Amino acid sequence: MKLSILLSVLVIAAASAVPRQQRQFPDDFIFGTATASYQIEGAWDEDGKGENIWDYNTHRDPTIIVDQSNGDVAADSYHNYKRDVEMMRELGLDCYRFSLSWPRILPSGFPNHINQAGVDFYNNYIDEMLKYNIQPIVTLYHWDLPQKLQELGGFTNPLFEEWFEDYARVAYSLFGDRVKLWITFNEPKEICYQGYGSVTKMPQVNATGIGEYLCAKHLVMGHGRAYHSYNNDFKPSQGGQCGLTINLQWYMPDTDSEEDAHAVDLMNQATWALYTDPIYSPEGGFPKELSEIVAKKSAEQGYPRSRMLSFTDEERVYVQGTYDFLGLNHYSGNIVSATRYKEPYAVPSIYDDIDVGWTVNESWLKGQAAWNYLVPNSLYNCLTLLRQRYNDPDIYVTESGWSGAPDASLIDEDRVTYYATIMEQMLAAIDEGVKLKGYMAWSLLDNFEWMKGYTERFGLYAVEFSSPERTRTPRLSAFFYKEVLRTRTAVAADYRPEEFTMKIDEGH
Ligand code: GBH
Repeated sequence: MKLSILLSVLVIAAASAVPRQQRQFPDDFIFGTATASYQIEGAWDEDGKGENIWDYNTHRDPTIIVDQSNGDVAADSYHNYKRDVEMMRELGLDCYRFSLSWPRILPSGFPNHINQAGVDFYNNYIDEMLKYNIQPIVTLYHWDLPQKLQELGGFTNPLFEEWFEDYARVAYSLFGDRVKLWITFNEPKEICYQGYGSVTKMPQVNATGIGEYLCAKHLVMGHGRAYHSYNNDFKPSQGGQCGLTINLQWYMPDTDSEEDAHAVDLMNQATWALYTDPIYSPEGGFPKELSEIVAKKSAEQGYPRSRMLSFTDEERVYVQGTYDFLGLNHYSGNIVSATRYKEPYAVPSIYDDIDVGWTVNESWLKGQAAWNYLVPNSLYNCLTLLRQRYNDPDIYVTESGWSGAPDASLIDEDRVTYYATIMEQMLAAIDEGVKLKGYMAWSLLDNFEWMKGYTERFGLYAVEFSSPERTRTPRLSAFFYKEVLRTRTAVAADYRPEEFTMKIDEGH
């Protein structure tokens, strides 16, 4: 009798386990979290740091940020970095992705003067991680350009590529003995389109249809130079790798018409391939169709030459293949149409150039941010698409996460649902043969969410922004992620810890 009960329990347990992915992530797969300097550090003018474009603009006109806040103090990680590393240990992270503040190291933007206090801060931060075997992954540029360089045109100045190379060399020589994964830029489209082709990010240049194309070329060239510098002068002794991080929304066609498939292709060209084709595609150069469209429209609009720059043959060859891996940020997706969901786009602008519309499906699970949805299979689809388009590169998911409200419960079930789904999709992509090497959750902790200030929260740890200590408290998602890392499997979304106390496990 007893035996048969036991057996039937075992049978039920086995049966209910079947639909779930029980496979483990590969041994060399690394799990981490990601942050960015301006979003967490604070200490905006401490110890000789120079002003960046966010300092400058949020102080000049606080109303540009929804809640009129800024990153002056943010999560105060400049002073709390030891607590941050303690949280990494609590989670059991293999790696931690963070960005360097260019003007904290080079206050004027140029290497004539290196700010030793800024260098000390990053040295301490990195050493603290390494003490506990947490691998530092560094983004050189996550949106906080030195204001002095913006006054010279920033990414629209053709000399930008040299400024960036000079800065990258300083970073490699200071930290490259310990940092083995380098990301040049975080999300080119968000830098170029949002910063220079619209008003949705600093420096809000709003040169629609022009700024984003100028920026695209100089960013790509800057990346190429930073890569070659590393490859020629640092990699031989330091032995690390260098790549670029892009953000992909998963774009799916509205209908199965050819026109809508084409609209999706144009969205992909305009929002990420513009920046990655020159580096990752075997032919190099900007996407051909987009270049032709912009050249044609520019002529019709009375411009003597295309608003989109091109590469000389020498430049094209120079930047092609300048990568060791591809960084992918992925959050959400859209439905794209050749005819519907269009808004009156500015003329000229990149969206007027491609002339497509997009929307969302309101049945998708929705986060706090207006753009943030859980779209079925979106990460899996992005990974397999990139694998195809770029000949199977090593890929790291360098960000992915879920937005919640500031007053939301610490039992953040939707965020856990999101992460649980993402884990399953990554295992499926690995099964499919994608060379996926790691995953970094955005974010370790709540931080300054750009134009949305502190009104949207992405942290595994909640931060109390009203407390002087910026107290950090783990959410359910932190316990969930810890369990993923402990078991190295796709843990089910209904996981609950035995008790909600965070401890550092042995060996971390
Ligand atoms: C990431 O970008 C950033 O790298 C990170 O710094 C940020 O904190 C995180 O997202 C969360 O937002 O409707 O015009 O406002 C993710 C890609 C692209 C998503 C721009 C939000 C906003 C478009 N982002 N998008 S808009």
